[in-house]
Amino acid sequence: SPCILIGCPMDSGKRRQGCLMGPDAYRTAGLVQALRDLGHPVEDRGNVTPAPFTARDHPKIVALEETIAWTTALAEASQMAMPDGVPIFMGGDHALSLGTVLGVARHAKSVDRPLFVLWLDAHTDFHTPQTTDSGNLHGTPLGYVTGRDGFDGFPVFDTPVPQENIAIIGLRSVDAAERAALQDTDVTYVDMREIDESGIAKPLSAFLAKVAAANGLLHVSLDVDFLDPSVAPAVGTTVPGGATVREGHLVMEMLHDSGLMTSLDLVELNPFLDERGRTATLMVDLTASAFGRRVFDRPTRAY
Ligand code: DIR
Ligand code: MN
Ligand code: MN
Ligand code: MN
Repeated sequence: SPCILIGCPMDSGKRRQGCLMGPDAYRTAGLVQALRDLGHPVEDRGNVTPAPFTARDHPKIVALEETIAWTTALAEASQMAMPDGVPIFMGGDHALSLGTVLGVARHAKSVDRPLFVLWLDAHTDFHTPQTTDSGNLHGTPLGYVTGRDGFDGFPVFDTPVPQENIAIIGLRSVDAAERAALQDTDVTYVDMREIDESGIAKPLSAFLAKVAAANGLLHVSLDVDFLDPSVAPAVGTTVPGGATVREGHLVMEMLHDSGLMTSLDLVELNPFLDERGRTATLMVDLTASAFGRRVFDRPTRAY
């Protein structure tokens, strides 16, 4: 089905600016052509703009009203795109997933299928506006989509994603409040140590098998900082010890072989920090792997 590109130049999820340039960096790095070369029809719907908002000073939270306004607008764009193909949300910081997952969840409800979320990230992003130390809402989307309390002023997340339908892979920076909250849940969390010891394919296969068994929709959220900063430097929150280029491609290749992915976020790219576009280019190459670029053909895998 067609790839629907949606630019989300959202920069309000944290203090450091630059992610607003992300959508154009992906376009410049050739995302449209890469997908067309793989035989997919591609429609670029341009960039979303936030709903009208009035900014207020908040003692703790960065750009709360702007982030709520983006959430409202992105949820609409996301829900509208789902029946037309596989949306690829070009970020923008990770706060954009507050909106994209809300829209996908509304769509999932309308077609009566369960929603699964795969979160590829160094961080758990499981905070709420109450628990965050940084005040940066890009650290909260998984708290929101699982229905945690504390998101006053945001659209109500009417059908939260069940904890057991979520897997977070690539973890190596988890705040104390997030660790405590997460260890009490049925969310699957895979840290870099587990990947070092057993490989990344094992937990991913197990998760994909769950999605397939439930005939679920699968939303994938790829944070640039999932990758090691030596290969993906263009992100404000680099954490050493991340996924290699090959681990990244393996995940995306397995996603393609599974045929299960129904929407994708590309988040946290800050082109202002890039080295001659290498991070944008790697993110485009990873996306191409998720849509069928390969060295040799392999059978489609039934999970
Ligand atoms: C951190 C950073 N846990 C925070 N989160 C990031 O601000 O709450 N997520 N960078 O991707
Ligand atoms: Mn993130
Ligand atoms: Mn992160
Ligand atoms: Mn924090």
